[in-house]
Amino acid sequence: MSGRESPTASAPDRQLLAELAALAPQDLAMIGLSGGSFLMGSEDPLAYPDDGEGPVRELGIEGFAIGATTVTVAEFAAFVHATGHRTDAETHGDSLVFTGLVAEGLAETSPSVQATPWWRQVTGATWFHPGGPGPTGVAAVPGSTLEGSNLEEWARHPVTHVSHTDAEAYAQWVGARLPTEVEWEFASRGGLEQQPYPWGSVREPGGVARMNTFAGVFPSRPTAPVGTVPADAFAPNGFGLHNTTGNVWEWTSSHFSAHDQRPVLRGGSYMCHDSYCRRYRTSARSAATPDTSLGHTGFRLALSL
Ligand SMILES: [Ca+2]
Repeated sequence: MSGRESPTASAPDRQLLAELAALAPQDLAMIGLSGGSFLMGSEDPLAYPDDGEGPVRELGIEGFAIGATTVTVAEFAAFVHATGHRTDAETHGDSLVFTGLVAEGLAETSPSVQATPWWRQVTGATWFHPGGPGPTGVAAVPGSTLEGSNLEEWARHPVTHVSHTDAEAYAQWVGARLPTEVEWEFASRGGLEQQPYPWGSVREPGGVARMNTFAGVFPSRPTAPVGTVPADAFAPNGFGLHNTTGNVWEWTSSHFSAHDQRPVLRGGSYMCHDSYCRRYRTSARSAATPDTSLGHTGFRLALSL
């Protein structure tokens, strides 16, 4: 992040913002869960022990409610439209975009990140301009040419390029909160015990994808479209949650470890691929600083009952 101010480059177009906000549903789709006890974490061969996925431990959990989907572009638009909230990406002036999703004409001026060269630092990339500002200024689904009349589809995608701070601001606005990591995993497991995926043990039953992850050779030779899909795409798990694994990483309210106070991210994203990052599993973990925004990270809400 450059930290430089960019007060006008990425401000949402007011008309489009109003149109997007109008597409937000009136009610939050929250699922009430009665809680109980469950086995958290994983020690199976797919797990990354260094991420703190284990040991497996039995935990008790109070009843709570959690979003059936991650917060969508339309829902976040309603928040920005009502409050004028300015995201960390807008304050920083840039955000990180997967190299294959950088808006046309911006690749040459968007430096790649040294250790992870598939990320590019794109000036003006925000939740409203996920690939960076396009030539028309119309927000588009990364990797596609959606604009104008396709606003309705984009509205249903997860909001991205939102920091933990932005996510908490949204949650406070609607009277909710972020889930704890324990709540997130309990909900993502959908009632199954110690399964790597929300639907069971096999990643692609019958060869059919059940979540949105990177297909092909990462990062440069995808065999399917790369980027977000609508938040309610794919069948829900046993509790009714969509896309806990894959699509976008999701912020939680928990800290990564006693020595690492960064907020935990869960679930993996459309960039996950078994060749380098099989974190598209119910127990997988990551973390980022609270002001970080990324093109593959969003959040879902929770409520205490
Ligand atoms: Ca997810």
